[in-house]
Amino acid sequence: MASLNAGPEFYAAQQKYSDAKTPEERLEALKEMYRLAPKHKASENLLKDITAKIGKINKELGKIKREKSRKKEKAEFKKEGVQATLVGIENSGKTALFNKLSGQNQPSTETPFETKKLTPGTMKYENVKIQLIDTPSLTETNANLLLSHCKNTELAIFTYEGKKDKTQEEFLKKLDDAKIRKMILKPKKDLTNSTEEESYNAFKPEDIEKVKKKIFNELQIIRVYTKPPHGKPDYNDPIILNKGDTVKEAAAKIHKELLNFKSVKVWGSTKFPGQQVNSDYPLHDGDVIEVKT
Ligand SMILES: Nc1nc2c(ncn2[C@@H]2O[C@H](COP(=O)(O)OP(=O)(O)OP(=O)(O)O)[C@@H](O)[C@H]2O)c(=O)[nH]1
Ligand SMILES: [Mg+2]
Repeated sequence: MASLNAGPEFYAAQQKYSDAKTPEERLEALKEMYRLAPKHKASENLLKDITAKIGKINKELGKIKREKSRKKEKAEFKKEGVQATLVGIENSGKTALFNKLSGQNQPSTETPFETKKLTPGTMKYENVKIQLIDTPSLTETNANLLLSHCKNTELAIFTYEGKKDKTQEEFLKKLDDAKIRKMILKPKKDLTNSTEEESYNAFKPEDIEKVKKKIFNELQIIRVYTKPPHGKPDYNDPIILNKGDTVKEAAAKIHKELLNFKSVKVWGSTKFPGQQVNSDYPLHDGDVIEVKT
């Protein structure tokens, strides 16, 4: 080290590095060493070595941070009811749409990579509440993570930017390969008069209504109402089922005990109002059921 000709501060920083107990402390000491090391031919290898060490710690710290936030996000997203994930590349209009659908006011500007974490919100459509999740910009690096978020929800709402970008096409293919239900929406950011079915302007209330309806339809859910014998159904509190679900699934959603029901009557899709049906009777949106135990 004689030819290095470094000052005492450098050696103090080097000592700090050897004494460091955490990656953060080591990183701090390395940065100091870099700053204090003489910059000449004889120190070239030393500087290279310090740079490599800094890079390694940064990578390590990034991994820890990502794992922490992944755990946190998982914990925050205990599945409740029906969920849909908004996904798309930077500036594709996810947050603008999310805000309009859920009544929130999250940052939505021209700044790319603006949304930093998964953000939940509630969209109301008629008497149904759907949980929406806004996500950070889709990139090649986080595509698989976002894909797994989509997988945990019932629908991926893909905001599609007009510009050609292979990340978008690749992600759409991934959704298809994983058999994840998806819908494509194209934000209309200029005044062109697009007649495309998917196009909308987040700042036009009538377009937002159209999008809400589309999301509800794409989710393929039905609403079924329960009523007590001789009582009236509560139309504000539907049971949410998947299209094709039967009386059995409805009873299971209401209460486990109801699975041993004696008889079920249905109003709505049946030939006669209050018709008695079997447990494998497929229910329809708007049906009212009365379960006797
Ligand atoms: N006119 C118009 N502008 C829109 C529309 N959607 C988004 N924008 C604008 O486009 C820009 C980007 O929108 P954001 O909502 O931030 O997009 P994002 O996909 O959430 O972006 P990141 O979080 O960075 O990934 C903002 O300036 C929005 O105001 C739309 O439907 N119409
Ligand atoms: Mg955003």
